[in-house]
Amino acid sequence: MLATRDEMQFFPSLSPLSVTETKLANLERELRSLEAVLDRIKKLQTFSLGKRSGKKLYVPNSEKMPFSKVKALCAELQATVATPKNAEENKAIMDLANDHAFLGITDEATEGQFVYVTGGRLTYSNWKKDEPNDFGSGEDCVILLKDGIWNAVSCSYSFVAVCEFPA
Ligand SMILES: [Ca+2]
Ligand SMILES: [Ca+2]
Repeated sequence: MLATRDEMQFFPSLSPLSVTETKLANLERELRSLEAVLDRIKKLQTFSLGKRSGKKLYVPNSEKMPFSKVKALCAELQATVATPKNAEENKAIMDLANDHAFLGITDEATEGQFVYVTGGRLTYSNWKKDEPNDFGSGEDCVILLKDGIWNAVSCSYSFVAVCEFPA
């Protein structure tokens, strides 16, 4: 960005280029200090709330809400609803949620075909016996029960939210 007219009047000896360089150096310094702050916040967040498993960070919210709200809440944080891709991640989410929690998995698009909210068929599952059964008026969402087993439930029921961040 070039110097504004005001800056040129105030520092007549400064060429637009050196003004630009000074601004750039200031921005770089600010960026570095912001990065340090962000790094501390991430560590603090993991320390106080989250649980890391492999390359993922899970953060819970103890408020119970329907699946559409869970999805919106996680999206707002630029995260997705937790999707365990192996037994270790499944356990990490279970330990963290400490309650029945929605997973980022549904068969809303095609009945009986469960997919990740981020796209793609399941590569890992831990269904309860006889689940998913699309019981009653239909069950298109998945919750992780307190013991780590999965149950298909109605998306309008309310359960705990766990968001997943790339970490
Ligand atoms: Ca279903
Ligand atoms: Ca069910």
